[in-house]
Amino acid sequence: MLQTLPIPATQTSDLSDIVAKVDAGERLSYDDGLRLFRSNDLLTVGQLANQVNTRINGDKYVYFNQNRHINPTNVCAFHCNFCSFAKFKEDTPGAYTWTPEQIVERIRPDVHNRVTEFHIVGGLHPTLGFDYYVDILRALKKEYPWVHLKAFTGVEIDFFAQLTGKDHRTVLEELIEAGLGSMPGGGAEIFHPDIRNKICPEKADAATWLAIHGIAHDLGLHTNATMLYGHIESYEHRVDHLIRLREQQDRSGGFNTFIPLRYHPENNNLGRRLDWTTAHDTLKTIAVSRILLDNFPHVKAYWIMLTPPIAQLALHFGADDIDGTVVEEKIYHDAGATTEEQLDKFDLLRLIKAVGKTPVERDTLYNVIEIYDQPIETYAPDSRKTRRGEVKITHIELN
Ligand code: V47
Repeated sequence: MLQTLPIPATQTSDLSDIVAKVDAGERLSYDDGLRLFRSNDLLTVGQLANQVNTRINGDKYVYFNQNRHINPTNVCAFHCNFCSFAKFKEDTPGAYTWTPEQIVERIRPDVHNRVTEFHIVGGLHPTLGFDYYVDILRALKKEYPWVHLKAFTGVEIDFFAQLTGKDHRTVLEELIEAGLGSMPGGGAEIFHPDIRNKICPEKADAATWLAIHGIAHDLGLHTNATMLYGHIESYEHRVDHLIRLREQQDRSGGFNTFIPLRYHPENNNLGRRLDWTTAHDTLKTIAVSRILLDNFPHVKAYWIMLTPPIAQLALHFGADDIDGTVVEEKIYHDAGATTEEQLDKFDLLRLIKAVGKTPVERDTLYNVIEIYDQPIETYAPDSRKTRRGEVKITHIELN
């Protein structure tokens, strides 16, 4: 007779009071967040995240957009230890700075009428003035007026303020005048000073980063927020980071999307920790973020950093957005990422549909452009280009 194996005790019961709180729609505390991170009961944590996402967004739709990343320069006055993108001098091998005109031409082949967003972030150039950044926005807006400009992190806004002697509000007002539509979530890294001072000591501190987003919200802009995880921070630092974001959202309300960024360790000063982040850690981080950030509309599984397969799984762990087509990604690929630099629309539809959800193409502000609720074959191209050449798509009839 077959012997049944003893069922190992799960940690579900450890979390039962947190499960009850989430069921009741109650806000979780710092200690609750820490217990979720410390738990290995990934399925319960994921289930709770699903529940929160369903409450906020329903469980049917997953968002994506057709966007184009632009990194105008990699020359940077700051020396962040996790960064593999920056070059410190203009004549360092690999350093580049594109003029506004060069940017307009460089992206032309990729810009069609369904591209709705340019995501613009880059180095803090040590010698160029604020006009360089303003001119980039103006040139892009003039040439591609239908495309939303999501540009410059809180750290860049603080740098522009130092460059010009103007306050953050004035800098933002001038950028809005030039075409700024919203701000991306970068530069948040880890807020806690014990970590921030080690990984990016020159960057705007937590209070400044948060205040800049508060001012942007006050001026009517939506912004995003990120957290760089998997380097030298602990679970305590992650929870502290999430709670600070939640408090800022309570105050100013303009955050749209939270994006956990999985640290990549190549070609930088920080290198790799022994327990370098795993798929388990990534799914847990997405899930705990979704549960704690009860006042954020969206959580994004950024496929570039997570890899498409893990981003796809994250759609069952609280994420409702998979980012976009991206097209040209430098920051993460300079750090050794081996993912593609772009996915086409069909790839995104396939990833989303395969988990039983309906893809929704959105613009930056989550206005719906198209709902893809027909069978996947409806949208399949006959062939597609990959890095290694053209691949024919076979439409195989089963049966
Ligand atoms: O702030 C830098 C991160 C960020 C590394 O708002 C690294 O929709 C991992 O913020 N390993 C910029 N990460 C990217 C960013 C972003 C990305 C996608 C969407 C949005 C959005 C924002 O990249 C930086 C930093 O945290 N980063 N170096 C690295 N080695």
